[in-house]
Amino acid sequence: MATIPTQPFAGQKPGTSGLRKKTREFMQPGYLENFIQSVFDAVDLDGQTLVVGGDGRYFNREAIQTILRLAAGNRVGRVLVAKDGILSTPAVSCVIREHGAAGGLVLSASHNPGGPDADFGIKYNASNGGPAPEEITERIYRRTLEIDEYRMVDGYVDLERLGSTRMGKTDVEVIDPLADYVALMEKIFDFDRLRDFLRGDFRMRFDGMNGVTGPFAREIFENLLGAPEGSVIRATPLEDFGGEHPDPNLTYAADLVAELAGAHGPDFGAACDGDGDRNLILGRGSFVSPGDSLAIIADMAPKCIPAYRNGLAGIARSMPTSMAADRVAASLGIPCFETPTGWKFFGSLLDAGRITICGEESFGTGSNHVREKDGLWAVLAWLSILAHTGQSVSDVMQDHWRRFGRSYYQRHDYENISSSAADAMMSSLRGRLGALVGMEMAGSRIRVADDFSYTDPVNGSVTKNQGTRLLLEDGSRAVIRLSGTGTEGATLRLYFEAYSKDEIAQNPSERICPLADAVGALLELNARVGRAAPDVVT
Ligand code: G16
Repeated sequence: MATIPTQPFAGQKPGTSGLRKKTREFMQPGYLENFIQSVFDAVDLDGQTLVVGGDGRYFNREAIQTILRLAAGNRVGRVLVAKDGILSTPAVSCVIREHGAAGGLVLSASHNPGGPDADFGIKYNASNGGPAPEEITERIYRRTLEIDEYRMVDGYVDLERLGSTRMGKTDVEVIDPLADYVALMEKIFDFDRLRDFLRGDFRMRFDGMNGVTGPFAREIFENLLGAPEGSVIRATPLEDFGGEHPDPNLTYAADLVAELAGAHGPDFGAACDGDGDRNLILGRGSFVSPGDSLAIIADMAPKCIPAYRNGLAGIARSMPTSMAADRVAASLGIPCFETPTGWKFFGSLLDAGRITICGEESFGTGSNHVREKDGLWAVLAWLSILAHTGQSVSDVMQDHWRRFGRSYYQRHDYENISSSAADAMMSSLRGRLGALVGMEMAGSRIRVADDFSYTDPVNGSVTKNQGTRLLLEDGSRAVIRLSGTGTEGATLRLYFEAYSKDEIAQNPSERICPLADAVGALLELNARVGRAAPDVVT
């Protein structure tokens, strides 16, 4: 074993979902080693089991070899590492839970592009299978500021061959990435029912976006459920995601959206992001916004998915996510929790059995089966709904809106803007919050203007400054916050929601436009960040 002296790198502070940086920053000598050693210093994994897997992006394999050497140097008892180093984020969560591991390392920058000039990321997940809570990420960060050495054992593991080898005193097991996850899906959903459905006239297209879900989707949809070959496209994980942005939304999954727009397209379209935790759901000519998807799945799951037949304990959504799920929770007589952005905040509610299903506007939906959002789970949930109702995606949405009313929703992203301009804009807004109450906005008045703060109902931890909320008297909302996952400059996210009980057929853009314009003017957006229009609208 070698002990290697090192010096701290600045800025190794985990954000919304782990440490995300430019790949070249991660590739600097000692950078990855420092961060991983800090994890081992902050969390005692001596003699314990650790799961390691990534989304297959550029630098994934080298990083895993370094992590294995560090794990051996820190006397981790056993490492379960996926074959080829490729494991989706929800599958990492599943493997941690199935094997009683103490934790896991997820190598991914999620939906961000991959390659030497693109993005890389690492996240530590705890023994519940979920992203480490802030108390742990803070401890890791503090350690990165004072680290002066890391410990390694020399060695190399062939990731292409299943089986066990030893590195120092550590057992390294290369595992089949699909087995545990696919078995879990078979337990949750009625595969016989889905097989009948997919072998009929119904046509689906799943876009793996050259990310990690391709092999999982081929196995589940084509091999096990009998969807025709070719139903799954872009199914081979590529180091640079084919030079594309593996983010399943209307902008970056434009080809799939176009295919579904045609009168002769498939009945159903879906896509997942690079690491398989996000999902996009499309019908022929229709798009299911993530807030509606959460609400519809929560409403329908007890009726058509075996694992939820006994009902739901509760629902949770992140604060900027539309309030459609709140209305479903009210109708079911169960609680609905509003958390800060970040899947990690659902963990304690799931562990305590307070919620069964949760979701976010950022195309994340999931349940208590793992502690990550789960793209393929969401696709299987929608297929179960369609098989049960016999309706089209569009009809399912119309029925839902007729019963509950409709939350018109849009998110506008301004990417890679100047950090100092973004910070100045946010602090100017914060300074004016008190004066905004009562102000006229988009035909209504501001009722509440505040900064969202959250007290975890299970463990009492308090998280402040999680986004500025403008709540209007007519039930509309605008939320303004800076992203915690970007790697270049700042990304400003503006979230807009307007509710209608009876008018369910308006154009979302037209409905949202007055509110978006008013917020843009309030923020002095154009003058401060020099952008007339958002880069991405979802
Ligand atoms: C991550 C988190 C999500 C969060 C999203 C956006 O998703 O896991 O909980 O909603 O980032 O965060 P932000 O608005 O701060 O950029 P992923 O899929 O990138 O891991």
